[in-house]
Amino acid sequence: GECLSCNTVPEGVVFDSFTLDDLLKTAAAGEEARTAFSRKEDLCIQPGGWQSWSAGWELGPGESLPGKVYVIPELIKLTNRQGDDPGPDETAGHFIAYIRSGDWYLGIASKEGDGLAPVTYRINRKEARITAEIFAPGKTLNPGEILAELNVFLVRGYFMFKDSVGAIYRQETVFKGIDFLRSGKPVPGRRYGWTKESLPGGYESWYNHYNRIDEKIITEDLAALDKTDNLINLWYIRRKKPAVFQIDDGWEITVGEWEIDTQRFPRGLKPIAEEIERAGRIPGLWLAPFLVTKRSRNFREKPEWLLRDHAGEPVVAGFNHLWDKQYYCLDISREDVLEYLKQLIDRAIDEWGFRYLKLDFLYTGLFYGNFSRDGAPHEHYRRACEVLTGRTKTAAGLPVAYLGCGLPFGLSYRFFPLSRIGADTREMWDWKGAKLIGHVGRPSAYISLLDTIGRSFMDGTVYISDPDVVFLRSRNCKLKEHEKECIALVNFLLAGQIMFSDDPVHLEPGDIALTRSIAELYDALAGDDYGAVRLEKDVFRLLSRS
Ligand code: 9PG
Repeated sequence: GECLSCNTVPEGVVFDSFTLDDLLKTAAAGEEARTAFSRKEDLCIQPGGWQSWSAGWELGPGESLPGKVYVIPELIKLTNRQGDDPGPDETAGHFIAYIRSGDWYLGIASKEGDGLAPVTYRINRKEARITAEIFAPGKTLNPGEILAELNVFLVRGYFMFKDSVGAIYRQETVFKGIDFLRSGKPVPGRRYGWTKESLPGGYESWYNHYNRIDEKIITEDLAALDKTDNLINLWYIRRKKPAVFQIDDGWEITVGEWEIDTQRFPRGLKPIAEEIERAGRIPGLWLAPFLVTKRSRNFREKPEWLLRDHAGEPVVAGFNHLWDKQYYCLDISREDVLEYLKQLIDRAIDEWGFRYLKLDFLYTGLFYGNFSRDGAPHEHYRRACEVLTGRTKTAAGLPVAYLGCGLPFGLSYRFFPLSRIGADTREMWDWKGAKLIGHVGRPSAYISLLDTIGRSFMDGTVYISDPDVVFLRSRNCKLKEHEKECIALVNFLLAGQIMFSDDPVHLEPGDIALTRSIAELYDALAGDDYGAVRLEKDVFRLLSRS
């Protein structure tokens, strides 16, 4: 597609001369950092795409990226599609290392013994476009050489966003003491005062009922949660950790018309949110605030709100067969759209009674188009995020939390410290029938696991990761027991939030036995700083049936 906004690319986005030495100079504890960098066993490559559902994975020793790597700085758009990156399954193709915010987004992190992965990069810079090409498998670069050459990098222990020069975060599990350097930006996670111990997790309705929810289904699940040994009880409630009960897609009239479907929820949502509060859970709600479908009132009544291309056609933001097929997105540069977003959040909190909001499909907030107002997409996006996450308290003074989903990583961490870091999981190991989605982030337990592993560098650094749900049920679930255990373990070790969608009404005795063994495993691991726990053999041995 043609880039409508290239002329607004700010010069400062491209980070020409940043070297490892520059990085170390900014570090108060430079020596410590230098030592840590030189530990070869802590290095491996974790490549990944630009938003939650883009591919993310870890290269094994000797593996290289599957094709050409294009590292594209902010606002140099290729397309307005959800993701353009081939994943680890693809044998060739173009790998978009980063396309939206100028973040480096090629991971270089740890793997035993081999040093950095055997690839080198050639940077060809034509105008504002940087491409990096893998051309010499077998050659090893040291981190300094890579950092000097690449405008995009990511090292376990450090990562840096080019949209906020100098915002360098260090992973607490590797470096102690200094949380951030010079940026003056809040440390992610701190915003809600969360630690791993206080992090909310819990139930969401999606990965079992999908959009077939109504008051009966939701309130029955809520009631049954207290009556069974499920992961939420055994892990969160027993440890007096906050637990969320989050209603997902299916409550609204249609996507983009955020009114309660009173056929399904005749009493509205407020009494249900109150019931969730009474049960001691945090009431959560899913919303895709930037989306519009043809069926929605916004599409009919506010045509001027739609993001349009230069031909005046609404920008297609994706395809979802569960909704209205194609969907569109808002022009978030508009003041009236921002006002609408503010009112939507206020309604969800004040009128409907929710205080954990899963805000989804946020990547469309970085799409480009013929904006109503001047400014670059990332500027519009930041303002919209400020509006979306502006409320930190309910009227009664209770904290409000947000989960970002389908979110562009680079620009969002300040607003969404809690974020989904992978594609949707699914109640089967893999599902290949998702061609229409147009990228590798198909709903699949396997793909979601690759993402959780491949973005483990993020957890506890810029984001607290939501790896998507753990499955422990056998009803409506094709996963084998060892697959369920594997997901439960990887999610716990390499991400921050444990969610599940199992219908607690229908847990079978075998499911409950499995649940107890997973909760025991979590208990055994929880004493450690489990962000730093490695997937070593003795960890796996803790699994009763592995
Ligand atoms: C609700 C769901 C769940 C889920 C979210 C998100 O590419 N796609 O078309 C696509 C569709 C849906 C989707 C992800 C990708 O899922 O991640 O947890 O909330 O919306 O509709």
